[in-house]
Amino acid sequence: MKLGFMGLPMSGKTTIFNTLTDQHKLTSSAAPGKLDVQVAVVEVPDPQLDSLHTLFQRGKKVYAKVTYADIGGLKKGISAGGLSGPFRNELSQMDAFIHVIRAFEDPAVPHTEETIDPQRDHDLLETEFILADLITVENRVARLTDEMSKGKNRAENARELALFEVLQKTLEGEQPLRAIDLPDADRHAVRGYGFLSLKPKLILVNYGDEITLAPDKVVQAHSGVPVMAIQGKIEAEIDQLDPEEAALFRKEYNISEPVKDRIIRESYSLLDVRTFYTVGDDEVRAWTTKVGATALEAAGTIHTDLQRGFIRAEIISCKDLLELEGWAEARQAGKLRLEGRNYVLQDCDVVTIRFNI
Ligand SMILES: Nc1nc2c(ncn2[C@@H]2O[C@H](COP(=O)(O)OP(=O)(O)OP(=O)(O)O)[C@@H](O)[C@H]2O)c(=O)[nH]1
Ligand SMILES: [Mg+2]
Repeated sequence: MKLGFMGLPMSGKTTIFNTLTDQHKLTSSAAPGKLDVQVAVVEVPDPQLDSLHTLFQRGKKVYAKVTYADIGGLKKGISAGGLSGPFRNELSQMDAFIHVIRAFEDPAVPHTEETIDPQRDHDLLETEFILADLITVENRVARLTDEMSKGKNRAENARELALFEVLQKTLEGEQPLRAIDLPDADRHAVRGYGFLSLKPKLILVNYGDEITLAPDKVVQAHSGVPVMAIQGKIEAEIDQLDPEEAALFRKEYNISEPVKDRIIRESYSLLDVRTFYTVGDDEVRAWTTKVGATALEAAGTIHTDLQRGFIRAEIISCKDLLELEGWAEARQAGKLRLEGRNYVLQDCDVVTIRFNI
């Protein structure tokens, strides 16, 4: 799971990235137009995993992980003629984007577009991504049309052309590809293109001292794109304090929880994933899987052998397991269930795979 922070220069990307990843990268180091990427792997804070580990006292505690990239260098006009190779490569590798949009006023921090206008800044990069995708789509349409005129792979090309024409029409109407309700098969068919405007996106509106207007009033995004308020600099400063002091300041600024927890939770919902747990002899571990994943798929996440030799999954909700304080107690209370390969995992399931190879 890899999410990319992007946004115009001086919007606060690195400030927020540092807070999230406990890093100390230099802020405002990127030159507009020049790709500058920092990557960090973040352990997902997980009180349930902590409690399971405390209960079983077994070996290592392994948190789920999410990778974040701070992608600097995007600016107006960057995708004219197609995004340059390095930018496109980097951006297309992301599973989702976190678009940081500046709403804070600060004469000491210059803005490439001179004025503070979050909606304009949103539209500006959204348009760049739409344009970059449009160029890719147009090239493919031209290629397919050409091949068809030569009579190559007619049926197959006609099917792909029909799909790409839908994409083209959407992009020409200045809509991102994520606005289309693409069937899974089509989604799969275009996966290799790494379309930027198809990737899920979270918008962070970066405020200064005060959240003057609700973030979804400041930036009107396309439907389905969550818009969240953040006070990048203040939250970064609060995160440097010791926990008690930090809690006090958060209260004062009406910040309900640490920025890290908030962004990671939103990342999970953006990517439509959830957590399950395993309790082994040498480790207690959190795993990430797609919402809707089956017991068989969960087995495959742990190890291909478990999937290959899958017999049954022993399942218990971590809440029940923690409340009953042990396997024997859980079994006695009838909370431990045997499920088959098609069982759909629920949030917080503790999973033991029975297998035979
Ligand atoms: N006043 C104010 N300044 C902020 C806020 N967030 C970030 N800054 C400042 O704005 C400047 C740019 O912040 P960065 O986090 O480096 O922004 P960036 O988007 O990474 O910028 P580039 O890497 O140049 O694209 C820094 O001096 C920050 O301290 C904020 O909420 N309020
Ligand atoms: Mg930066």
